This record gives sequence, structure tokens and C-alpha cells, in this order.
Amino acid sequence: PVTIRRGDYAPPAYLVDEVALEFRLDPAATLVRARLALRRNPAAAPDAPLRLDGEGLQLVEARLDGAVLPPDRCRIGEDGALTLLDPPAAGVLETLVRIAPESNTALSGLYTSGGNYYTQCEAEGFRRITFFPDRPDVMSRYEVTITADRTLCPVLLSNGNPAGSGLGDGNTHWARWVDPHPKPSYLFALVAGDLVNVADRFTTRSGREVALNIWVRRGDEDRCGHAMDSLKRSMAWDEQVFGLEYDLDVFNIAAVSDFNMGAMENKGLNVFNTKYVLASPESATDGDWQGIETVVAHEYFHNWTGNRVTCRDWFQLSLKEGLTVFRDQEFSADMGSRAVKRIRDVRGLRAAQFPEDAGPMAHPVRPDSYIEIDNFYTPTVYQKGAEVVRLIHTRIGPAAFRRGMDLYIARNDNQAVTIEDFVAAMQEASGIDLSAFMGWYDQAGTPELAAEDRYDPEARRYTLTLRQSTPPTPGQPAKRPLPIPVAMGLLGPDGAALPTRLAGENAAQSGTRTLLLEAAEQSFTFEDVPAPPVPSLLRSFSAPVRLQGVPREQLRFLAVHDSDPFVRWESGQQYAASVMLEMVAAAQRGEAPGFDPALAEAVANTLAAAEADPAFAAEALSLPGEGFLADQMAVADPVAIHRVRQGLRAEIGRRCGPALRAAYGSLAETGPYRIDGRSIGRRALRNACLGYLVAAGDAALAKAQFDAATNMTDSLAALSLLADAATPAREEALAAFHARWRGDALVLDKWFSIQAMADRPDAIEAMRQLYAHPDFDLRNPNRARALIGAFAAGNPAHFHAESGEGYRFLADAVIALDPINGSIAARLIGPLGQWRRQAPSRGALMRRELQRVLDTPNLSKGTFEKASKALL
Ligand code: BAL
Ligand code: ZN
Repeated sequence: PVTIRRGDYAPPAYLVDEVALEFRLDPAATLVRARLALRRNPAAAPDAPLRLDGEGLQLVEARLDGAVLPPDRCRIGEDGALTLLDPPAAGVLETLVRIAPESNTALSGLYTSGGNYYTQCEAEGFRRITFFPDRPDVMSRYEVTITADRTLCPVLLSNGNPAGSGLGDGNTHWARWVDPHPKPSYLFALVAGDLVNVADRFTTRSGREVALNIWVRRGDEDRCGHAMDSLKRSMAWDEQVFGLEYDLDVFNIAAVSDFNMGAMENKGLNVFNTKYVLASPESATDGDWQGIETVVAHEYFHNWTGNRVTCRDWFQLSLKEGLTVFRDQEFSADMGSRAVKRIRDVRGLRAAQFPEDAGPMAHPVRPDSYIEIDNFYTPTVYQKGAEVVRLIHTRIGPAAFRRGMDLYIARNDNQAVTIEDFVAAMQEASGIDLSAFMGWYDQAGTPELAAEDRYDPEARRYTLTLRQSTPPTPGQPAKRPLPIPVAMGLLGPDGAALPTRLAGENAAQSGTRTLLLEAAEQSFTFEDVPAPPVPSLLRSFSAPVRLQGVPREQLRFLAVHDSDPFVRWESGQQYAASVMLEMVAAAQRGEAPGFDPALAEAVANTLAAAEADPAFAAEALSLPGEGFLADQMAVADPVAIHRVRQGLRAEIGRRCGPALRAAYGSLAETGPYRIDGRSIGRRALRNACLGYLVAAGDAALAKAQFDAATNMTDSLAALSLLADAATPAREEALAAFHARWRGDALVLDKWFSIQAMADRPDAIEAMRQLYAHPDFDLRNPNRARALIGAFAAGNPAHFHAESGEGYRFLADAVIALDPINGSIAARLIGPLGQWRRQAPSRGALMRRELQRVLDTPNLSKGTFEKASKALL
């Protein structure tokens, strides 16, 4: 497989101004006629060849300016691409190809799902539909005509606005779509089939009437309300906050149950995984409702950050993804509790991105090279990319950021640009030199931040010294310091906030201020400090770094007194983590892990204050996750971590039993299911209480909740606790859940996941049985992720079983899946790549399985890249 390097970028040899596509849909033999108005790119080398990407296409005929191209004028290479020999400077190239959507199990390009047709073209799926320069810096205007059987495919959709329809030969009909906005091929979409729509309208602030439609399979119409509501709120928010208005007459969303991603932002025709569209109180958890709001917003926001202004090449992916995640995070923060949203986002970043940054696939937010671009739709490009946008936002302030966005869009509209173009707009709009921030895009690894302080009582002077360093990552042995905005404050001995005045400043400031750490080490001197203060650092998690070495007594103090909710939560988590890591060390030495009563006290305090903000209390009540703890150990011990965490939960459940039980009782829902932030927070808190009580032995309480539940959040919370319990209630509840939901694919995914993550002695055997279950389907990405992904990423104690059987199970599944869908197989293999973090005995077993995958003939290039890089 070939490595593509960022430094090798060259402009496209030819540009395509206009594309006319004609589809004649047939599951086994779809015909695609493409008419491309091509011209040589003045920015390219004058003798560059005319090469059109293609993959698996059966060429029926090719014409240039109407004349059939003889075989000696065009050639299809081994990679499937079509090269025109002796090409003209400009002309109309027409190709007719045949493809078989029903055989397309990779779900990239045009494929069928349940008899309907869908496309996925990002990143390189369009070349599986027709010959084309399939790269984001070739932007064209598209006219698309779709012909299909009108009984089987009454609905025919593509990008842009509708531009005619009619009857064709036989039982066919046709529809034409014209997209007036130039776009790269990865934003092309076609959806056709027997679908029904939920319709609504939105009037933009300049008065454009937009028809909104969500297209689903018959029977799913009544579960689209939340997605539609989220869409309308997203449209209004983007107008209010960024002044960005929708630019077509229709906005279509089509939902499909076979989909590699969460959703896709194709211009005017978003295609969504059903998981991020369909919701009812009975079938979707609060997390699902929030996920729908986020993903609908994210895809909608791409209309400007991604579609109108797109990426020059795939190395710039974070230009659209990091920025759009930042935008959806801000939207969700505005829709609910900003503090809780921030806590959840940081939790997610640490669970997925920090380990990636410390593993074999560590890469900068803007990678330097790739073999398979699908492997770079990563937490680093998305979540860390959003953090880097947030760093710039913090550095220049919200008003300058908004001016920077205006400038970025005005200057780059309808163009394919780079991350430099984004940073340049922010720099010009703010007048602040941001050149050092480019380091955040180009350097991999998570910086470590440490603080040291000194108080001089005579001079009433407090000096805070901050140090940063970043561990080496593959291909980047030496790291340079990065600019780190550290939002902070000082607390007096009574917990009250102290005003802060840095040496050289005329007046003291109150509230949070931001220090900018630019060197490896830097000291900040504060004057007029009346007593030794406690520093509160990295408020709102102002930079994606690991803050280390905060003393335990400071953590306890900050958890109670700090004005910043993120720091209060974080200090509680760090305190608990430090205690738990000590307990793990004791367990490894064969000693009984002691119990720190401060943890029970913290639970009691949280419960006492929970009424003010139940969602925050639920976050504060959750102990640090097993992955977070493993991530802090030089050599992880997943089994010991799991035992210690479970033991601690049981002990807290026993010690705080009465308070937990009282809270559990008082939080019981009375009225109908509601999805406002407070109701969601109350359910989360109640289920956190349930978790402790069940850990302490009260499995009957979980069974009672399961039996009485009227919404999926409560039902699933109870079921996941029962799944760990060796009681007849477990099998009874699992069977009842399956019987009730066997007809609902999204809920059945949950049934598989819960069991995949269950702590039971026969976990591997249970996995093999689930894999063989008639409802398991390896070809469906949601189902594969629900079982295999949930096990490998969500059940560390059993995935890392000493026997190596967990690793073998994963490798077997990856080998079976790779020829079906290499993109999903490559994603699932990830956890095996973390072998360096494990003890040598486990590491050897993991490597053996990676090697077994690598030795498989005809491996996809994505799985090859992941397995080979993991073994380097
Ligand atoms: N562009 C791929 C799906 C997403 O990030 O929205
Ligand atoms: Zn995106």
C-alpha cells in the first residue's frame, strides 16, 4: 500500500466546472452516465496527465466531445483509474459505467440497504460511482437525473434543489436535481427508494422559505420529531451566533440503518445513520436524544464550515471537522448546561483522544501522512481539533473570533482551503499573532503541565511557575513548547476568590483570568496576595493537556470551594483517581485495598447539594472510568482496576446506603417523560444512585426498576446493572428485553452492547454465543460496533483476560469483517494497538493477534495500516 504525504500536494491537473450525471438504478446493474466539462488547471504543470479516479467500475463507453474514445486513447490502470492519453486542454468527457449497488458491502459509493439506494462518498467513495478527479479541491456544479422503477423507488433524491420530474419508459420515472453551489465530489449524494417523509418549514432571517424533510422507512415517521426540532434550532442558532443562513430551497435528511458513520453532511441531502434520527421515549435513552441534537446540528453546521468552505486536501480534514465540532459543542452548551456539556466533552476527549495520542496511531490534528484516509476520522482530528479551535477562541476572545469567522467565510467562500487560511483569518481579525498556535495542528501528543508555587508573606507576593513537556510520539521524537492558555484564579484560605494583580499591572482583576504559557517554563508573579492561596488552574479545561501533581489536599479544597464547576468536578475526579490508583497498587501487591472515607463524604456532600443541579451531581457522583485510570498507569492492569472500582462502588453503596436510597426515592419520576436538562439530570442522578445500591448487593432494586420502567433510560440503566449480576433476574430481564424489542434494530443494538460489556465469568463464551446469535449481523456496522466494539473498548477486564481469548475473539471478528467492510474492520482493531500499555505477557498475546490479522491475505489497506503501525 502507498503512503500519501502532505508535503507531496500538487494542484489538480484538470478542473471540472460542470457535472451532469444520469443514473438508471438497478440493484445488480446500475448505469451511470457522467458528462464532465473539463479544462486544464492553469495552476498545474502543463503536461500533467488527465487521470480520473475509479474503483471497481465497469466501463461501457467513453466519449470525448461526442466522439467515442478508442482503446489507445484511454487506459484503466490496476488501481482502477482511467487515464486519457494525449488529452485536450478542454473538452467534455462522457463515460458510461456499470456498478452493482447490491454487492457493495463496504457501504462506500452507491449501495442498497433494505432495497433502497444510498450513497456515502466521503472520503473517496465517489470514485466507486463514476470516473472523476475524486479530491476535494476539484469543485463542480452538479445536475443529477435519476431514473428508477416507480413502484420500487417512488422517492428520488439528490443534492440541491428539485428541477423537474416525469414518467420514463416502462414502469420508470425520473427526477432531476440541480445544485447551484460548486462542491467537491465527496459531498455528492443520491437516495432513492420506498421512503416516507416528515415535513416542516423554516424561514431564514432574510426570508428564504426552506422545505425541511426527514426521509425514513414507513413506520418510523413518528420517531423523527426530535431530529426535526433539533434541525430548526440549529438553523436559528447559526443565524444568531454566526450570522450564517441556509442557502437552498430544501434541506433533506435521509436515515439509513446500514451506515459506516454517524451521519454525512452532503450538500442539501444529509444522510444519517438511523441511530441519530429516530427517537421515542420508549426506545431511546437520554444519551440518544442528546446525540441526535448534536449530530443534526453538526451536519447542519457543515453547510458553511465544510461545504461552502471546504478542504484543499484530506490532511486539512480538521479544518472542517474540528471547527464544526467546536460549533456543535457551543450549540449544545447554549441549549442546556454549559458546565455539564464541558465535563462530558472532556470526559470523551480523555477516554478516546488521550489514549490515541499516546498510542501507535498518534498523529497531529493535521496528519503528515496516511495510507487510508478513512483511518483519520479520529478523536484527534475531531475532538482535539475542536479543542484547538477553542484555544484560539480563548486566546482572542469571542468578539474577535466572530470577526475571524466572518472573514474566513467571506474570503474563502466556494473554495477549498487549508488550516493556514483559517488561522490567518483569526489572526487578522484579532490583531494577535497566532503563528505559534500552528504547533497545535502539527505536533502530536498530549502536553503535560505541572505547577509549582511560592508565597512570600513579607512581600505578599505569590509566584506560580508553570512547566510543560510533551512525550515523544511515532515519527516525532522531540517536541517543542506550545502556547497554552491557562484559565485560572486564586482562592484564599476560606475558599473565597482572591482578586489577582500580576506584577506590572495597575489594577487587580476579579474572576477568572487567562495566563498564556508560551515557553517550556514560565513564572507568573502576583502582587498583594494577603495569604498563601490555592491556585485553581485550567478552568473550563482551557487547554487539552494533562495537569499533573496537584496535591490531594488542594484537590479536596478545590472540589468544594472553586467557583468554576469544571474545576470542582475535575478536582473530585482527580482526587478519586489518585486514591483508586493507590488501591490498585495495593491490590497488585496482594494487600487489601484500604478505603478513604473522604470518598464517602464527597458522595454524601454531592447528594446533599444535588437539588441545585442534578446533572452536575450525577457527573460528580460517577467515579473515574476504568480507561481513565488505566491511562494514568505506566503499565495498565485492567483486571485489577475493574476489581478495585467495583469494590469501591460496593463500599460507597454500603456506607452511603441511606442517603443514596433517599435520593433514589425522591428522584422518582412522576409526570410524563421529558427531555429538558433538569429531567435528564434527575434521571442520570437517580441511576447513579441505583448503580451504587446494586453494587452493594441490592440487585432486586434494579429488577424492580427494569420491570416498572416506562422509558429507555431507566430500563437500560437497570438492565446494564442486572447484566453483571449472577442472578436468575439477569436472564429473565435480558430475555424480556429481547422479546419486547426484537423488531427494533437500534434497541437490539443496545441489547448486544449491554451483554458485551457485562462482567461475568463466562464473558468470552457469552461473546461467542452472541456472535452466533441469529440477530447478529456482521455486515451491519451498528450491530458490529454494538457487539465487537463495545466488548473491546467497553469491557477491559474481559477483553484483557489473561488467557488472551478476548484478543483472539477480536482478531477473528476483524479477519471475518475485513473483506466485507474494511473501513469498519480497521476501526474495530484499534484496541489491540494499545499493547505497549499492557504488561509484557498481555502485550505478547496482543501482538500475536495483530500479526495474525496482518498475515491475512488481501487485507484492506485500512486494516493493514492500523495493524502494521501497531506492530512497529
Ligand atoms: N464528514 C463525515 C461525517 C461528519 O463528520 O459529519
Ligand atoms: Zn463532521
